[in-house]
Amino acid sequence: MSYFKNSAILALVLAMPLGLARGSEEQGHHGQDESSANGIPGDMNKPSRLVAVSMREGDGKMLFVPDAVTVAKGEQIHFQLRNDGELEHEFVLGTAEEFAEHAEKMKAPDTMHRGPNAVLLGPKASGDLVWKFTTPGDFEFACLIPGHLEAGMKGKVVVK
Ligand SMILES: [Cu+2]
Repeated sequence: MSYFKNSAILALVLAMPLGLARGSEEQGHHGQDESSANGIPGDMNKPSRLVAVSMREGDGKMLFVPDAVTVAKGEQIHFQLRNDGELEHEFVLGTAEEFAEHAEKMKAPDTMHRGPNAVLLGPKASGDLVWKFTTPGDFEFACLIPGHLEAGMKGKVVVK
């Protein structure tokens, strides 16, 4: 087989997955990879398990209720989030490492990136976050508004 024939076949093979990917409306609204160590953004149109999470503060603490969720590998979770507190809160999915790194950079709050792994809610507001957990391990969710994580506003997701 000639070099050119090989190149043509290679080009075809490379082009095919791109063509398929273009069929998904979820593709390409950001220029970057939105997957995380714990999984990928979910699809509202696919089956998922509902998990209600309340955000609130009290007794000098800030918290999520529940603060632990166990998930099967490959399971898609639809987090139904509600801010039952008096302050603005957010729900961000990530890893302990990501949150530690974020804390280091937290000098300028506006540089915080909010992607499909995060929802920011005002008092009494509710929102949804759908995430597919593709990797087994221990992950976290947290509120990254300055001072909130330190006040106890974090929880864990165990993917088995
Ligand atoms: Cu908060």
